[in-house]
Order: sequence, then structure tokens, then C-alpha cells
Amino acid sequence: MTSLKIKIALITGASSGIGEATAHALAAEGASLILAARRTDRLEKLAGSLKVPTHVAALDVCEPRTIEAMLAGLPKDFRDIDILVNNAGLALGLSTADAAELDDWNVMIDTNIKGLVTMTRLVLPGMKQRGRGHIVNISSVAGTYHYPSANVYGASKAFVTYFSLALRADLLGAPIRVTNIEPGMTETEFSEVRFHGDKDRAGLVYQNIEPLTAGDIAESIRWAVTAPPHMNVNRIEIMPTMQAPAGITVKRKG
Ligand code: NDP
Ligand code: 8X3
Repeated sequence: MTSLKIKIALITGASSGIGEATAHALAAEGASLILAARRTDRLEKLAGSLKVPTHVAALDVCEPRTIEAMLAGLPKDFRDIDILVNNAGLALGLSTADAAELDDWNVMIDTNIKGLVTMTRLVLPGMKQRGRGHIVNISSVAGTYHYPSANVYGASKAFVTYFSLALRADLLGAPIRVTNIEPGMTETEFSEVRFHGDKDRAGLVYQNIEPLTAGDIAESIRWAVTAPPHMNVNRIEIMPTMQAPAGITVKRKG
């Protein structure tokens, strides 16, 4: 197994959901944590509940300069990042392509794609120099199985999945691991964000099914990063038992 006791993990989007649960899971393994997101009040609260060294970092992944400033401003003990969990991301809206808000599309592209590649590009050289590292990208089943009105969200996650596999190819020969996590329906603030704060509509998404929890996904991340060094978990696809890709559908006239 890989011990996390002297490892430093940077988790983006640690203020909620999967990122927050991942912070708890990696803290339980003894990792030191850099907790990054825009809502630093939540991060401070999370840091206060963890029994490992933590650094709270204000971060908007849509702003390349704040990413650079955040990394440049890391205290000495947190600079040598061993594990990068690229988790910050979101869906905005659920409308067909002719009706979707262009602003929503652009924010998803800026966050899920541009934010993730910028973080990766800035953290990777240090990992290469130190000869160790693990990048964990949070993609989605929506990147593999398209569904109506997921258009740009699904495409952004297809990008993440492809990028993860391409990173594996680029890093072959370097002792740096890459894992793509592909969750299905997971009950977090995800749907509330997708529906612009409409909690009632968000609640309906999980009505009468048993969705995954953020802890379920965090557990898969914990497993991948603690696997023995010779073992790279390329991708993990997880769905609730009550969700499945159900194949091609037909819309009939009338
Ligand atoms: P949450 O809404 O609960 O958490 C999203 C996190 O992303 C928050 O911590 C938020 O922090 C952060 N974030 C969003 N935008 C930015 C930004 N511009 N800069 C920095 N941080 C940002 O949702 P989840 O935990 O469910 O989502 C986490 C990841 O999991 C996402 O990438 C999502 O696409 C993916 N996913 C989720 C699934 C689900 O069903 N829930 C299924 C498949 C994948 P803050 O607002 O404080 O900045
Ligand atoms: C979100 C997963 O199944 O709700 O990334 O589209 S799903």
C-alpha cells in the first residue's frame, strides 16, 4: 500500500460534497491537506474538524492568475504536492442545446475544462521534478453516456476522461499516477447548483432512488491513492444501483 502519512494532497472544491468527503478520507490516512475553493469560511470550518496539518487556500479555478498566486503562496510545508484531486466542477442548467444559457455553458467550460487543465499544468512540473505524484480527476458517467440536455456538461466531462487517459500516455515512464473517477448520481449540492439554487427541483432529482453519497466517491479516491506504487487505477466508474445506462431510445410521432 502507499502510505499517505508524509504526503501532501491538494483538493479543489473542498468546500462541499465530494471534495469535502475526500478531505475527511485522506485525513484519515494521515495526509496533510491543502483545501481550496471560493468559500473559504467553509474550508476554515472543515480544517478545524481535521486532525492533520491543513492549509486553506482561496481559489477560483476560472481565474488562472488566482491559481498561480495560490500555488506561489503555499507555505513551505505544503509546497511539494504529492496528490492533486481536480474535483472543483459543476453543471449549470438542464436545457436542450437550442435553449441553454450560453453563460452557463461558458462557466462549465471555464471550470470543468480550463480550470482543471490549468491546475494540472501548473502542478505537474513539480511532481516530475520530485519523481512522485498522483493526479485524480473527477469526471462523470455523463462523460461516457450522453443523456438529453446534458450537452456541454457531459462534453466537459468527456474532455476530463480523455485528458486523464492522455496524461497516462504522456507520463508513461515517470512515477506519476493518474486516475479518472466517473461517478453517477451523487447527492451533494450538485443539483442545487445545476438548478441555480432551486432546492425543490434539486430534491426531485434524488426522490425515490438511493443515490451515491459523497463518502462513496471519496472511498474510491482513497483506494486509488493508497494502492501500491506499481498499480495505477486508470478509471473508476460508479453508479447507484438504481441508475444504469439504458441504451438507445426512440421518440415516436404523435
Ligand atoms: P458540490 O456542488 O457539492 O461541490 C462542488 C465543489 O466545487 C464546491 O466545493 C465548489 O466550491 C467547487 N467549485 C465550483 N466552482 C469552482 C470554482 N470556480 N473554483 C473553485 N472551486 C469551485 O458538487 P459535487 O461534490 O457533487 O461535485 C464535485 C465534482 O464531482 C464536480 O466536478 C462534479 O461535476 C463531479 N460529479 C458530481 C456528481 C454528482 O452527481 N454530484 C456526479 C459526477 C461527477 P466553491 O463554490 O466554494 O468554490
Ligand atoms: C453528474 C452525474 O448521472 O447526474 O455528473 O449526470 S449524473
